[in-house]
Amino acid sequence: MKASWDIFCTVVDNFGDVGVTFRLARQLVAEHDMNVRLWIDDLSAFARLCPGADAEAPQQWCDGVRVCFWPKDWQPVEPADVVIEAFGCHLPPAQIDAMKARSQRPLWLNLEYLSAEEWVTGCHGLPSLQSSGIQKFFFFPGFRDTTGGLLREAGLIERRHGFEQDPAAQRRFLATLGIDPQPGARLISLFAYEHEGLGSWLTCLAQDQQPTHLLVPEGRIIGDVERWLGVGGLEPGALHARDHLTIQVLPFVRQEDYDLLLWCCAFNVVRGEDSFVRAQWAGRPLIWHIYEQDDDAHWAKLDAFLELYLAGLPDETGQALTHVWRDWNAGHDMTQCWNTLKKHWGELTSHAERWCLEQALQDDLTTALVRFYRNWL
Ligand code: TRH
Repeated sequence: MKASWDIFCTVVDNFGDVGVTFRLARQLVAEHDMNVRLWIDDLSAFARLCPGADAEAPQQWCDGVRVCFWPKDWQPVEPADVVIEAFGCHLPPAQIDAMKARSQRPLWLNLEYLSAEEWVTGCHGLPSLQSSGIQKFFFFPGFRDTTGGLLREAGLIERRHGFEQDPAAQRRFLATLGIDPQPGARLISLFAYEHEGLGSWLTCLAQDQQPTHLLVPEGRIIGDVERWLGVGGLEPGALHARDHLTIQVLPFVRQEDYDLLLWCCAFNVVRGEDSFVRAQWAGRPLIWHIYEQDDDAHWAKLDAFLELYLAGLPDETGQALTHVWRDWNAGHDMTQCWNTLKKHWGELTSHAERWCLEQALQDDLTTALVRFYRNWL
């Protein structure tokens, strides 16, 4: 019999929580033949990721996943075999009671945020006894083989390689978004939070001899782009050129298409958690705009990732990328660090593919979760 899974997701803000949990849910269904219910407390964020979804529906099927609204006045349901609370969201107490009352106790997992910090290794997979008397296990995604790994669909890297070798498919995809780059223009995507220094980076791109076509999905960075362009009300489809830089605003696309967009670009600026991972699977150099935490804990996370990512690269290249990432995340002027980084472009490009292939040698997060469940049984 198929195992059943309940995944609970509260949308804190943005799209990462729902983006990660929906990706996981789909993969459990498509690759592991599981029955999955995904409980989301804000379906409007979900509907952005999954066009065609109904933001008002109490229940709906999306890619084989039963997507359910998680209401505040929770009525307990029969718990699944595996219950995942994503990112420390709190299960309704009545549901915990239902889990306790189930004749076959469910496996209760807390899926944590992604971090490259070393302490994660020591905590991954550890149980903790809850006041309810049930054990809860902590499951950490990560970049080392001592963690739960990263979300990666089967055949993803092979699909990317096929797409890269098919310029007609790339052109067709770009045309669906109304993108028609000048011959020789380098494509860069920009999905980031607000950034005070953005204008200095745009100026660098505009002054570069190599033309750049910058693709900007609608979202939080648009205000900074508008300020630099000196225009207001940028909407998807807007196209503006300044010297050697063309800026095009894109609609928010479905997750599968966002991958294709990353694959078409020579460089990607990404943020949060899920787009950060997707950009690594794209095998291109990137800037990570990390999600800012109140206690500044994000800086340790950024440095921990850089330490792993830069291992094996010459010091000068590593320093150049570190400066760019740190200056970006601090909202600083980007002129000097970006101009230095350009000297290392070729090396960073081959390194990005190498890193992707190395990471892809590890089991993906969904497979690791399924294995954890089977071993627990
Ligand atoms: O939206 P985010 O900033 O989410 C963040 C992070 O997850 C952060 O860790 C978390 O604490 C915070 O939310 C609450 O960035 P992220 O994680 O990259 O999620 C964006 C999702 O949107 C990802 O699944 C990719 C998807 N996406 C599309 O599907 N289409 C698009 O056009 C774009 C730009 C993104």
